[in-house]
Amino acid sequence: MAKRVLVLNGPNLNLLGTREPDIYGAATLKDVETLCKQTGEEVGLSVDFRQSNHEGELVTWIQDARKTADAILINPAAYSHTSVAIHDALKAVGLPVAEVHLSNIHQREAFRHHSYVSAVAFGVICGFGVTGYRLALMALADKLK
Ligand code: CA2
Repeated sequence: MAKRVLVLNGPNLNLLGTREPDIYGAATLKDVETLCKQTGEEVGLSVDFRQSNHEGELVTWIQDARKTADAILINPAAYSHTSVAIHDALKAVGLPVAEVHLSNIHQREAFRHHSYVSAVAFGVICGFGVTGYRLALMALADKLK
């Protein structure tokens, strides 16, 4: 049976493709979902793709993943840099976590250089745009073998 990956997207990522294409690219979040589902099929993963603008909702989805997923891919967006709650939830659930950022957060403002999620992720990908999601799913498929 295919292993299950919960793909989570944080605040404002619903705006992808509508503004700031120089930073985040031209793809919409729907395009990213299609890419993730296609990649999942190629590497034998089933993908549950979600976005929320609410920290608590993301925390609840992470907690629920204990029963519904084998791994988590997360782009926590701005919560990367602020959320101890998301860090704690990811640590508590104990599943392999891959962290993805579209942009190279280390090339941007200093407040984006630290992520609370990175300490609980087995790998972090940033700066490769939407391809980062594909690379992270490939890495998770290997990890779950
Ligand atoms: O590079 C990334 O993927 C980020 O996680 C994106 C976050 C940002 O706060 C992180 O520092 C890095 C922002 C997501 C907002 O996305 C938008 C997309 C289009 C228009 C406006 C916002």
